[in-house]
Amino acid sequence: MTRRLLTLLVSAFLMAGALSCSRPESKLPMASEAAVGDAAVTLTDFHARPSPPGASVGAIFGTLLSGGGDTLIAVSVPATVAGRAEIHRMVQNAAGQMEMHAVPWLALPEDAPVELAPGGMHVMLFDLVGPLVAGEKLTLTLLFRTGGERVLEVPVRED
Ligand SMILES: [Cu+2]
Repeated sequence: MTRRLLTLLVSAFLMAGALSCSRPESKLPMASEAAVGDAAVTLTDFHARPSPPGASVGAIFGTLLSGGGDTLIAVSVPATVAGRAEIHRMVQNAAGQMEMHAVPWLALPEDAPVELAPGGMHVMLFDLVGPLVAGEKLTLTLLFRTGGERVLEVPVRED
């Protein structure tokens, strides 16, 4: 199993992603995040860290907030970016080292922000096709049990 320490910083960049909803009965999200209904998960601060030369993995961070509670059930990026994406959490092993573990889903409690941040939860990219370069963007697709599919343009940035 791949182990990697991720010592990365949280950025304050606000990412207003494309809003979409696959369920016809759901409220259509509004452009303003303040007006987004319970059915939509608010996604802020999503960004990827630049990857060192030769690195085969990368990480994406950000904050998710569901007004009515939801579950993140899948993450993906285009095959032109990476071979696969997984939801990861960090846990301390018996030796006191931090290990990453893939989780099949991520619960979003009602009105409680869930932060994907260095040292904690993150979206992990494996088999990078090329390095993640600061200033570039990648497309991240998030699939929610209630809110449906959301597609974000995620900037690559140092912090
Ligand atoms: Cu990871």
